[in-house]
Amino acid sequence: MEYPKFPKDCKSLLCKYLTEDVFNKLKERVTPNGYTLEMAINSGVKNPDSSIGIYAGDKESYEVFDLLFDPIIEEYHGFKKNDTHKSDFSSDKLDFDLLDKDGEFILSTRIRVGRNLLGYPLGTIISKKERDEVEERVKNALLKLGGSLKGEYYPLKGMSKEVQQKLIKDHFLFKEGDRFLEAAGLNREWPDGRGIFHNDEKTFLVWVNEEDELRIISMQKGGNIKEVFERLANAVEALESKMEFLKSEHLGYITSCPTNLGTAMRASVHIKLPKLSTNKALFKEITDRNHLQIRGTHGEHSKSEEGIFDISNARRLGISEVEAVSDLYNGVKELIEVETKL
Ligand code: ADP
Ligand code: IOM
Repeated sequence: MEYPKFPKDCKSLLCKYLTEDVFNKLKERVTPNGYTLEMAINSGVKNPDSSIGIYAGDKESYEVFDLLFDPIIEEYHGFKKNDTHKSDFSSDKLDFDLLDKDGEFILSTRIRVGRNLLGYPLGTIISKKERDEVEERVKNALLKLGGSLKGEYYPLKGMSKEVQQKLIKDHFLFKEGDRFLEAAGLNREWPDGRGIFHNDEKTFLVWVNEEDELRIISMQKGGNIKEVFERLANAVEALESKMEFLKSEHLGYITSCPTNLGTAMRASVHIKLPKLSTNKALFKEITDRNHLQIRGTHGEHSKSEEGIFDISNARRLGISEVEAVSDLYNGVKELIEVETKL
């Protein structure tokens, strides 16, 4: 493979850190599962509008291609090579008031974590047989959950287009045909092995074999961040007693995209801020200072519609789950205070 040519206006972290020198040092390296530099960077090479542009194939990718992953991880999470990651999922540590008591601004709250099973490569290079096995194991574990987490598993294969589209539109299901995931190898044999589990109320959901093997999700209408976090913490604990997830001392939970390492947690609100959102500089200053990112109404790489923004924590590694969700709480509190004064 030749050193890729990126367009001049490319802003991804891959473009920034894949110098010719780094490329030459890494181009012959292969992980024990057969993952190469070419595979790792394909998404960012094919999609120069990526925000990051690189994916891992297995836990070892983060060591084998460290010359490239390390600076990207440091810039994204502020986490250095010798830093350590500590988890803390205790909901009793959250001293949160209910934000937006009158329901004026926050439409809904969602918190998800990514997980991958120990003993398998990541979705970028997993074989069809292994992916089907992951689906079976995850499905069986999920079907054993009881109480408010009890639900059903719905495989994507055989799901009617109407049901699928409605689930996507209502923000419950991952979209289909994402070009970033496609180029990363994450859409191979679609829709086989993919599916969604959810309880009746659709407040607890698990995506199976999308960007990560599991995306464990807690969501509900309104702005009760603590309640959403508590449900997720309970669900993760229940699932961890049934299966073992891929993690490392240094990087926490291992995920296919380096932005999700560590807690693998993205805690978000869908919020309307009609005044503040017209003052882009102030909006960005507040979100940046609180380590938050702004996404569109339909998630990553989508635009805001009807004035709805998806605001979530950007850092996920080197901080605990409690700190990640506190980034969201503190930032949203300030956003609402500023909006109310404008
Ligand atoms: P992920 O959160 O798993 O990284 P996306 O950014 O693609 O992936 O978001 C997945 C889906 O979750 C999208 O449909 C998005 O609109 C929805 N979503 C995210 N945050 C919220 C929220 N607070 N309320 C409702 N839906 C949300
Ligand atoms: N998480 C992943 N989908 N994303 C960061 C892709 C990108 O834009 O690089």
